[in-house]
Amino acid sequence: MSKKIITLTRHIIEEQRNYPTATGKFTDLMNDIAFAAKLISYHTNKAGLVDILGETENVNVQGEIVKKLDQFANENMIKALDHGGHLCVMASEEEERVIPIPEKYPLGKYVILFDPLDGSSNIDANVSVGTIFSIYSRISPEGRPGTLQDCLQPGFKQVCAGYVIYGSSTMLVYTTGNGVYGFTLDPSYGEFLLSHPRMRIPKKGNIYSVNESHFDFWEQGIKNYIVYVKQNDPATSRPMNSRYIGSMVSDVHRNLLYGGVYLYPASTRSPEGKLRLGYEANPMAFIVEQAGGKASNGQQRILDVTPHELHQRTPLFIGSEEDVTMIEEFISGQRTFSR
Ligand code: P6P
Repeated sequence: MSKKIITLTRHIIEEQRNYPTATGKFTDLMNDIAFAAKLISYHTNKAGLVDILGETENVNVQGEIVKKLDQFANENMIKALDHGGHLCVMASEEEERVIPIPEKYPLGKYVILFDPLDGSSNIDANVSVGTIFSIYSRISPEGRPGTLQDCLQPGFKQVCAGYVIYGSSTMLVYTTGNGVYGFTLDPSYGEFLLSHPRMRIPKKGNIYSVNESHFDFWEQGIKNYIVYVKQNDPATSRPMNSRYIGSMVSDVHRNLLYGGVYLYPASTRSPEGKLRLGYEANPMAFIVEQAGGKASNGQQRILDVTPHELHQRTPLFIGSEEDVTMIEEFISGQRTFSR
């Protein structure tokens, strides 16, 4: 009996049957995102062969040198999404302000924020990178262009979140609040096929992902946690394994599959942390929570934070529930390590 082939489109249509008010517009939007992902995947895999590696002469709103593939991914996402009639406004890590829908195109009821290519500093080294997206329903009046306020909603109001990881294979992972589903791109006929139904993250993992070069700049509770996880105590499965790719989508994706925790704390060098709330922390938090995990800024659930500006940064602790809870206990001083 051949295995049932479920494409992303078929899955979304079947999922939308759970939402009686679904109009099919969301299905179209997801298909537009999948199309952009296929284009970015094709060029990411070809990047070494065509003049799309390396840097442009541009510096983005983050103050970072824009990689050619960054720019390509950003332009592709905008072009794939701006004409479908599903969105009223967009926001991108690569654009300082919100991106209006061109007047010649119809407006829709959805809002999308995205990081077109997270981890792009790794591109030239052929390390996997990813696209992250976060979708809300508009809160501004219909019939007019969407607004900045539409893009500053708390994460718990997301209607969909997902990421695409361009690695040994290209995978699209998404949730609409009814579990997490992973699709692998079959390049032979350009379809995303369901490969990871109902993804669940282990309650406790054995991997911690952090850039320890920032150690001296962290608050004491984080330092204590890192000392703790490296201590030799087989009874509590320590030392934990250190795995850090430097591409958050890849680190979180691996931890989602195997269990573990990714940390990007605030520091004296990055007082608000580095990761962006709107298009990195919130979508990944929605996905990880839907898979049974947890995402915190150290004091508060990420999804409960109300953004006050578009490119707002946040400390991020995300992954297996027990690991994130333990980090919060070290930060509050409830826990410490014994020498
Ligand atoms: P650092 C990539 O720039 C990114 O936003 C995440 O994908 C990644 O985990 C982090 O920054 C890497 O930052 O300070 O470890 O180089």
